[in-house]
Amino acid sequence: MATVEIVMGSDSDLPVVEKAINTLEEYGVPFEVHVYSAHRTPAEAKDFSVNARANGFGAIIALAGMAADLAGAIAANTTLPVIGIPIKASALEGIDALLSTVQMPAGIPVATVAINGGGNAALLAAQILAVEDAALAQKLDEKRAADAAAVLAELFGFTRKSADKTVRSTGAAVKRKEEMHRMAEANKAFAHYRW
Ligand code: AIR
Repeated sequence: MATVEIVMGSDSDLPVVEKAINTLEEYGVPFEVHVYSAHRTPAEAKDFSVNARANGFGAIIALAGMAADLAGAIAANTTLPVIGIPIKASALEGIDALLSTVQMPAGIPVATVAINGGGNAALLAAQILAVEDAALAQKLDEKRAADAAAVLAELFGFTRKSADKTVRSTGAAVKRKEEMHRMAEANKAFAHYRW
C-alpha cells in the first residue's frame, strides 16, 4: 500500500494532525509526518513535493493556518492527490486559511476539507488508496455501515435485535399506533444494513 504523507506548516498544527493520525491508524494505512512551511522553509517543501511520488507516497494531506499556501504549493509540484486542511490559527478563525486553501487556480487542484477537519482528510486519503486496495475498501465500507447502523439505533432507541424481540414477544398486543409506526420504520431502515 502507498504511504500517506501528512505535512503541517508548523508544529502548532499538531492537534489537528493527531486527528488524522488516529483515523489512518484505525484503518492500518501507513503514513509519515513532516513539518514544512510554504513561507518559512519553501525549498524543503518543494523538494519533498517534487520527490513524493518516487518516494512511495500515494496521497498528501497538507495542513496550514493563516495565509495557508502549503497545500497549493505542494500541489504545484506534484500530481499526487493533495488534500488541504485549513487550520484555525488566527483572529480570523480559520476563514483566512479556508479561502487560501480552497481557492486554487484552474489546473492545480487541492481537495479542501473543513476547517480543522483532520478526520475527514485522513478518510479521504484512505478512500483514494482504496481505489487500488480491495481490503482497505472493505474496511471503509464496513465502518460506514456500522456508523449508519449506530445512528439508526440511536434514532429509534433500540438495536435490531431488541426490535425483533419486541415485535415477537408483543405481537398483536402492541396496539399503540405510534409505536407500531416506529417499529415499522426502524425495520425498514435496518433492512439496508448488515447488523
Ligand atoms: N504557517 C506556517 N508557515 C506558513 C503558514 N501559513 C501557518 C502554520 C500555522 C500558523 O501559520 O501552519 O497554522 C501559525 O504558525 P506558528 O508557527 O506561528 O504557530
